[in-house]
Amino acid sequence: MDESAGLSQRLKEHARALGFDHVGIAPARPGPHAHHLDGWLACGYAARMAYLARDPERRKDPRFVLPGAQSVIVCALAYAARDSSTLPADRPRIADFAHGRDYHLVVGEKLRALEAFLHAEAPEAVQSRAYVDTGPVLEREAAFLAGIGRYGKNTTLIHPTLGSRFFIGVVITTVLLEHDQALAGDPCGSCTRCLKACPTGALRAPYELDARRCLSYLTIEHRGVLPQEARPALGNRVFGCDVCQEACPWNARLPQQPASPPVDDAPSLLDLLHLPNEEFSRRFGQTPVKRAKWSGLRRNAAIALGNTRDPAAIPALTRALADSDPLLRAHAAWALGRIGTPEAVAALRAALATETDPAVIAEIQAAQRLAAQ
Ligand code: B12
Ligand code: SF4
Ligand code: SF4
Repeated sequence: MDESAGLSQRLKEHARALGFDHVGIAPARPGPHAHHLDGWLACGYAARMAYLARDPERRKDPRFVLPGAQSVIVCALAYAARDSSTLPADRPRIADFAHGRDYHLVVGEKLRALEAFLHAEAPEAVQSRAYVDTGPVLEREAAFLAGIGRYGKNTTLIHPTLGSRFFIGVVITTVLLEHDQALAGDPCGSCTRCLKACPTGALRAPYELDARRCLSYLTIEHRGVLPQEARPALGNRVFGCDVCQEACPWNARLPQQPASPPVDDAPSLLDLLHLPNEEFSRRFGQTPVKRAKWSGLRRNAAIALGNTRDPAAIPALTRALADSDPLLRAHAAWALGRIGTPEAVAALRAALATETDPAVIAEIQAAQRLAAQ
């Protein structure tokens, strides 16, 4: 066994000992699908994630991220699927990947340990950069090249046994390692279940995700008012969306954990609506949910309460109409319009008499029309 094969083997063993479920090594070059990034950006599918459009050539080719790079060590860490069918409608639904400690921390720590091992084992001085999610890297493409999985029509990377519920972390390095082969074949065939299941039509075509319509983007990344037409599709989802993965047969055979409690010691939708900021930090500060920010999570909870159409939520939503955050007031108004009972309509009328923010006034008026339908 030559030196690069031996080191590659030791790195893989070490990565598995660190807890990664699969490790592959890709050559540091653009993969065969990297050029799709250009068309995706040109269509506006990145929504307001402007960072994705910053220097796309760099994102496509790891050698721009680390000059002299020769290899990308790609690690996959599986996360548990949860059976959401038993989750009551008044409980918040949080996407499977966001339960427990933030994967940026969990995967990041393991990657740094792997990097330290690489530096100790490599025959010469080496350079490396480790990323999980936030770096200028097409991580799925690196994972594809490293033989970890193949793209599904829902754009996720599907591993032959892990399905698509796994995180990807990468270590780009100047060391020449033994590169793995990409997996051949198409995992989807004639299946189109994910495209049919997507509640908003965000999967416009196979392998084409329009983030402007995607509930994962809207609930996590989008700041400000959510488009009216997307709100009913949210259901009780307050953070992320798993629908196109739940629909996928590659995930169906995996064991599922019960959905309840959805997060440890989970609050109800009503609790979330009036969650104090300090409590938000305490509960969610170490989880991916913090990404939505306090204001975003309460906005999502207001919409979800509207979607329950349960009059029991009216007092809490009425209180939210007087909140200092206009974003919450606007979405609480929509939720009351969606519930639409005489009590909800009366709360809207009273709010209209005192509201001064033009955007919130417009939302209250729209909610009154919604209730009248
Ligand atoms: C921006 C982003 C999002 C956006 C946009 C998603 C998207 N599809 O682009 C939003 C917020 C919507 C999102 C949602 C989710 N995300 Co996200 N996201 C990212 C991020 C930061 C960048 C993705 C990106 O570059 N998109 C641009 C497009 C062009 O790239 P792409 O999606 O990889 O697309 C490739 C394929 O579509 C392929 N392709 C295009 N056309 C064709 C045609 C054919 C025939 C083939 C075979 C392939 C092909 O080529 C493209 C370029 O390589 C990555 C982390 C990273 N740095 O890579 C995580 C990442 C992709 N996300 C991840 C996760 C877990 C999720 C969610 C499951 C979270 C959730 N439950 O809510 C959902 C899944 C939604 C979905 N169906 O993709 C994981 C993916 C794990 C996996 N197994 O695939 C990543 C890698 C994060 C991580 N480090 O683990 N995400
Ligand atoms: S994450 Fe949800 S909204 Fe986004 S593409 Fe998948 S099913 Fe559609
Ligand atoms: S649901 Fe079907 S079409 Fe969609 S990714 Fe899975 S196998 Fe492919």
